[in-house]
Amino acid sequence: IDYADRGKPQSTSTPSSRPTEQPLVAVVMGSDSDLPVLQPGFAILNKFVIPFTTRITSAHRTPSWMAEFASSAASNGIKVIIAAAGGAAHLPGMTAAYTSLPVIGIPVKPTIGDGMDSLLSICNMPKGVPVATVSVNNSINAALLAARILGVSDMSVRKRVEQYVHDSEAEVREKDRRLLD
Ligand code: RP5
Repeated sequence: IDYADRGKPQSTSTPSSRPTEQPLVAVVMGSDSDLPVLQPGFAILNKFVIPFTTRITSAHRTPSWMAEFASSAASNGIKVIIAAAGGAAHLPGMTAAYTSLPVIGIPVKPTIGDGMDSLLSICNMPKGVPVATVSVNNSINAALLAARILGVSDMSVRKRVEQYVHDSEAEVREKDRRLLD
C-alpha cells in the first residue's frame, strides 16, 4: 500500500481490473483486517470491468487523512465510495459527511458479536447524511450496488449488470431443474 500520496486515491496490491485507468469506485476500509471480507466484492468489480482503487483509512486512527481522502474523492474522479468497517463502524458515515458522492457501507463482523453493532453504526445515520448499507460482510451486494449506480450513466456497465441478473436467474432455474432430476 502506497502511503506516499495521501491526497489521491491509490491502488494497492489488491488486483484491480484495469489499474492504469481512472478509478470510478473507491473501496475504503478501516483496517487491513477487513480485507478478507472485501475480496468477493473486488471480484465483482473486476468481473464488471469497473476500475477501482482501495485505501485503508480509519475514522479513528487516521481521522484527518480520512477527511482529506473523502473530501477530495469527487474531484479525483471517483463516482461511488464503498466503505467497510467493523465494531464502532464510523468510517462510512464520516466518509459520507465529507463527500456528496454516494457512499455504500459494508458492516464488517467484528471479533466480538455478530456484527449487529457494525450494521447499526452504519445504517442508523442522522437525516441528511445517507449511507446505503448492505448486510453484514456483504461486499458482493455493495459492489453490485456500485455497478448499478454507475450503470445509470454508463451503458457498458448497465449491460454487464443485466447480464449478471440474467445469469443469476438461469443459475437458480438450473438448480431447480437438477432438483427434479
Ligand atoms: C474497524 O475496527 C475496522 O474497520 C475493523 O473492522 C475493526 C478492527 O480493526 P483492527 O483492530 O483489526 O485493525 O476500524
